Amino acid sequence: MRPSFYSDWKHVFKLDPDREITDASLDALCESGTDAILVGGSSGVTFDNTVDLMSRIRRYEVPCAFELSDPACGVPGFDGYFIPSVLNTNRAEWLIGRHAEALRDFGHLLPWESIAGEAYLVLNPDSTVARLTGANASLSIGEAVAYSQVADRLWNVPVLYVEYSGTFGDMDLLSTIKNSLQQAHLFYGGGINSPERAAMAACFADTVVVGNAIYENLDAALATVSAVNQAVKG
Ligand code: 1GP
Repeated sequence: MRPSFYSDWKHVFKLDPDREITDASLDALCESGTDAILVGGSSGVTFDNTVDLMSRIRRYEVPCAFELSDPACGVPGFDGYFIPSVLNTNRAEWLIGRHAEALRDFGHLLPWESIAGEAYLVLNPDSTVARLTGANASLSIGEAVAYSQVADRLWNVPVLYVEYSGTFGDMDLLSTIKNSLQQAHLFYGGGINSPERAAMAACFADTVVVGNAIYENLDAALATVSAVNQAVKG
């Protein structure tokens, strides 16, 4: 695994520029002890709402990164940028097409030292990201591992993101995927809304991502920080 801006992240909160968050909630999240704030969303992300959210997070010392999937939202000033691809889609635009177009037009402007490719394995068929990208999210264990290994071993992607957005995933599958990886850093996101779930995911993922719970139950979301840290120490 190559060291990078995200290498030490065990826990991150993922904030959606298209969703409202109060100053008090943002303060609690940024001062929670989380390792980073990740900014990203599947729909409604614009340059303006990304700048607005970034400038609010920037009042704090916590590192802040952006999942950049549309060049029109290429806001400078983040500590790092992830460029997502969807492994299990049949629509090539989400795997490589949009990326090639973006690099053709903007590659010369990119701060490459702060950029990491992020290969998504989308496993909740009912999620917005699955519908948007036409992901075939109903995979067998063997298929899921195979996609992961294509990313990890054939393509050497720096980050594999097991994405169950909106639902808590199969921890046995996450464990199997983790054990099959050679070098990729493993993100897990989906349905982490309690310390117990956070601790389970932290047993296998290098980085646990907490999203929806921020907006649905802030106290429970905040409790996942120490749960992940305890699990990692254990
Ligand atoms: C979404 O993986 C993140 O991209 C987090 O998922 O919103 O279900 O926590 P949740």
